[in-house]
Amino acid sequence: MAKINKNKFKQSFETKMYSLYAQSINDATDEQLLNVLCSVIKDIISKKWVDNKLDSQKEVYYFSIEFLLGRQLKSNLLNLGIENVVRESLKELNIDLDNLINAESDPALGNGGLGRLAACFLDSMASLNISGHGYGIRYKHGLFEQKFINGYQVEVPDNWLTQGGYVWETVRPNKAIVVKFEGNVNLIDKNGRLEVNHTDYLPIMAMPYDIPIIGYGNNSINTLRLFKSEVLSRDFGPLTVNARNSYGSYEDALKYKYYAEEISQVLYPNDSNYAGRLLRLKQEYFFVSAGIQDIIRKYKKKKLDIKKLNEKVAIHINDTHPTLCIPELMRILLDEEGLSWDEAWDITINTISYTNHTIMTEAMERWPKEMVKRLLPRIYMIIEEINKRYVNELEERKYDHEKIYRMSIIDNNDIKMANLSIVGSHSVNGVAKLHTELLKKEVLKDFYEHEPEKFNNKTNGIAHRRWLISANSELSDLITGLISEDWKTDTNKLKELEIYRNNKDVLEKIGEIKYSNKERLAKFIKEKYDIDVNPNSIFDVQVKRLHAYKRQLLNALHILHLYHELLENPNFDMEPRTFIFGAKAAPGYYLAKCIIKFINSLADKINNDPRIDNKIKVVFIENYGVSIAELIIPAADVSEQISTTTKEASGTGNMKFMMNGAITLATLDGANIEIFDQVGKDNIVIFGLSANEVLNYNKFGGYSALDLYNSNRNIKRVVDDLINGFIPNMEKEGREIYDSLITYNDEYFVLRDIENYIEAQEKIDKLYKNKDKWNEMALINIANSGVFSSDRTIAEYAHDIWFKGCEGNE
Ligand code: 8GP
Repeated sequence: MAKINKNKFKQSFETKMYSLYAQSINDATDEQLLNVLCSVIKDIISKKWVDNKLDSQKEVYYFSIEFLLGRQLKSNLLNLGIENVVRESLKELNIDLDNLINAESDPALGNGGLGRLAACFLDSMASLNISGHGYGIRYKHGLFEQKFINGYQVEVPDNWLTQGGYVWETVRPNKAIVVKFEGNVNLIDKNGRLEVNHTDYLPIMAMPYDIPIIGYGNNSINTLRLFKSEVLSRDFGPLTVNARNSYGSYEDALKYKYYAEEISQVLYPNDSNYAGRLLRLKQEYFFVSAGIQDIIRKYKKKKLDIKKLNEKVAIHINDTHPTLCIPELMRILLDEEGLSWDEAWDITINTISYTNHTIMTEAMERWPKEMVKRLLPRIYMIIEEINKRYVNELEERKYDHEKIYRMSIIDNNDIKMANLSIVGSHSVNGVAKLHTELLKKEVLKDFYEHEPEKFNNKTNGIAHRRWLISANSELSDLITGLISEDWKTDTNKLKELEIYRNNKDVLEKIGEIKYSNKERLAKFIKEKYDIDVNPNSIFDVQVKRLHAYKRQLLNALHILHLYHELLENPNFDMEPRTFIFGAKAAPGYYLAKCIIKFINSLADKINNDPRIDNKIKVVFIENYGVSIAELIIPAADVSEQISTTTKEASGTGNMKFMMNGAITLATLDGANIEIFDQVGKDNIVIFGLSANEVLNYNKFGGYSALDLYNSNRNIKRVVDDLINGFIPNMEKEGREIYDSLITYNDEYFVLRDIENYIEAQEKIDKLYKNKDKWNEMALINIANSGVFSSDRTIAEYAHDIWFKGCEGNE
């Protein structure tokens, strides 16, 4: 823990205000105060940050094209253990810490689950004393800001770099790296040794911006290094000899500048689907090459033997976006370090490990051969060679042609990035038990049969410090009061809460905390949208990216069903409900955008219909992201995790809700299964098709949405409403959704699961009527959520993958 006292802190604060802004505290804006505060904190940690070079230990490098960090101030104060001193000192200076916490921009450098997971992992690596660092891209514009105009999603560019910079970053021009694109590659035979001559390439500078990642209560500080792309300055040195940046004309110079800066301009707004755009490929190679060069440079500075790289370095690739780590490391080992192919390959495989995050084929990256060849000529050659050797190996095993074609890295047109990742790494993991099983038995079956020892599961986790201690401090304090502080560093201890399951006082307290979190959210909703929601109603929440497989549509159709029930029978017995949505759709994903419009139109109709006496309210909160999640999740009673079984690799929102005492309403998909295993059938509500049923439908057919529609009154009623004008202002969108269900036979089995879902919702309604029972369920959920801390996940990665075979890691 950092040691500071109030007087010293106040003094540093004032001095910093003068040195940064040459003005007094009284005249400063919140933004300036925030800058000063962050700068003082950076001073406090800076010595540790520099000192934190653990030579003796293996270093882990986590490559991810997304890091969805969320605001850092509060979590840094928490991890440093100085929130109270800082709060009190600022108070004495007439400054409210919470204002500054809320003034920080929220770096949205990720789309959803995959990016947020990477951020949780950084937090856990630092907190577990693992020297583990992130490599990524410093996008100028993160994920777009979402606005609703007439119920439609409108995307506005995200400007998180207000004032041109980010309070926590430190730019390091002396560590800049050159990444080479395009050009010609010649292999020259020099006395039997091949020399690689890469000429006419475009050199792009990768400028490192470092963000400190502070461990919880342990003085350990790691680094997230994000690269910004820039033109190469003319004085960069000898690397420019063969480069094509001796820009002749002014026009050429501008083109080069555009080319360079475009690379880190904007985050691709796609979640769980793949769009093979050249710029994205540039982004991938850009941060991968910069990161790998950086690692090798640091390693060599320590004068260590390059042939022992894998003993000191572990490189983890978060999905296939950083897969070019494999040929890039090969390139350096072969071309720059002069190792033989076999030596280089051995080191590469033993250094790199890979996580897969999806089973959906549309999300699997494939890059056109020609594109890769032109953009990255040397990398292409290396991938070709890897493929050639791999195919030889498969042929020796006498596999049939089809199988070899499926497993090959390069097919007639494309490079298959998942295949390259598996072949070039020593470990392949899925992110929840079911997901890993599906990879082994279905999607990556050939590879699993070929090399079963590579495959393992690492069920996802979440940073409990952010999602419970910080986001729900009242609940966190209650827990600490009941079972002592130890759970904060060992979440398994949360189990001890179970002894309170029949303690009326404790259960009531849990209910009160939930209520006050709901009031806080209700206030936000009133201020922002002028909608009155009742904190005594059930807060039923679905927040996540908008995707057909996540089935926000199922949720909405159920709301429509309830609405009809109420209209038909005003005395229909139900607990009042507030349905809360938060979701961004990829800008090019038309059906997803139609679903947003549908939900907004439905909300409009229901919220303004006096006939139903406020029994239902529907609120779609704009611009869902980390900060707003921190407000919503602690206020949820019901956690909607209703994806089509088999489609959600894991989910991590489900874990955040559980840890905050919400009851999960779920299909047996992804990590929902493991939540079920933890809490038992009485503390979760499950519905819907099983994994096998979905797989069978997919393989053998036999599902007809039209038959269901024709034979079931409830289904017909809500589906017809999509196109009969019952909900105004959504004619086109309603038709699109209708077609997806009826004309295209409901790919995600919404109609197949709806009756079952309605029953499950009725069960929720009944359970909520008994408050003691409900609070007991909440307690059981909290008590059993410890296993979903990302500390557990990271400990498993460290033990089974990164430090496997290392001394002291038995
Ligand atoms: C997500 C999975 O959909 C989700 O189930 C899982 O919990 C999460 O990864 C973390 O493992 N996948 C993605 O976010 C994803 O594939 N994003 C790609 C577009 C980057």
